[in-house]
Amino acid sequence: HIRSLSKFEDVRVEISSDGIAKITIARPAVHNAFRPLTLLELEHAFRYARDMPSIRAVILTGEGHRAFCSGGDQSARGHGGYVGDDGIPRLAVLDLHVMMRRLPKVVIAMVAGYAIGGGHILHMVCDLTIAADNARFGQTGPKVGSFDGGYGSSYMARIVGQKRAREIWFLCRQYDAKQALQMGLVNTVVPLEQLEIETVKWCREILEKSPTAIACLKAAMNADGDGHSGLSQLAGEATRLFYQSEEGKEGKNAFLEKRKPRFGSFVIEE
Ligand code: 1HA
Repeated sequence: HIRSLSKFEDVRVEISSDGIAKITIARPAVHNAFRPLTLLELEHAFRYARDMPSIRAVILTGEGHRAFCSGGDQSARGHGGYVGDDGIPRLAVLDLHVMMRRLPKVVIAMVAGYAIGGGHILHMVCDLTIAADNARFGQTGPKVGSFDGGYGSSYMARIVGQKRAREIWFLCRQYDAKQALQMGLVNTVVPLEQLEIETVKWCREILEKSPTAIACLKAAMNADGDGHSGLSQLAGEATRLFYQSEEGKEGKNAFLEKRKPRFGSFVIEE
């Protein structure tokens, strides 16, 4: 796993000793636009962050101070999707959104410069966003012949409200960090030179909190908008806790020992 992370071309993964994973999109020449390989590597990086118990918080960012991410690399856009080495057109970023929402750990977007198009949606699907004072936000879809009617639209409307979400998509304007803060699109704005310090400070405050409480809260807030998939995530947290209980273990043990389970002593306390 670790070796494959170090072989990445478009994404850098750094892990602090106290359990923060920093995932950086490293294509500064194109304002950190993502191509299919970038998305594949991001997917690996987020899976790694999910599976490593020592990782408790994730920072997603872009290399340099000019951009967080400018969305899909328009030069990789083919007929029906973005085309990588295998020649198959895909909209793989939609899978990445689901993965980031499902990650039972806090994901923080650390945004300097442009968070535009699909890059804007990436910061929105993060749990929190810390913005530098030079950050600029916006959608470009209707300008460049694209749109994201998934989280990019419906979740955006939950964050900023219907009128604002329609404005953002229909006019394709750019908004500065202060405007984004007023709209509730970001959690705080700090001077560029303090961006990383502030983001790590937020992470460390989260690291002091109960990981199970946070995982359940994230799942509960997702469930509100994610339908069956959201309920499945929330219920999955309940199952995870149940498996750790004596009652859950009795069921498994009885099956393996080929005997009837003895559930009689377990009572549901109100
Ligand atoms: O909508 C979706 C999807 C929907 C459903 C399912 C999947 C989806 C997947 C993706 C997307 C999208 O992301 S669509 C939206 C794609 N992104 C954009 O339309 C943004 C394009 N970029 C810009 O508008 C501007 O670059 C900028 C406002 C962010 C910054 O402008 P600025 O400061 O004038 O810089 P600029 O000169 O334009 O960019 C620097 C370099 O980066 C340029 O290259 P160069 O001329 O130096 O060779 C520029 O071409 C390149 N670049 C920037 N963004 C992209 C890009 N190259 C490819 N793709 C980009 N997105």
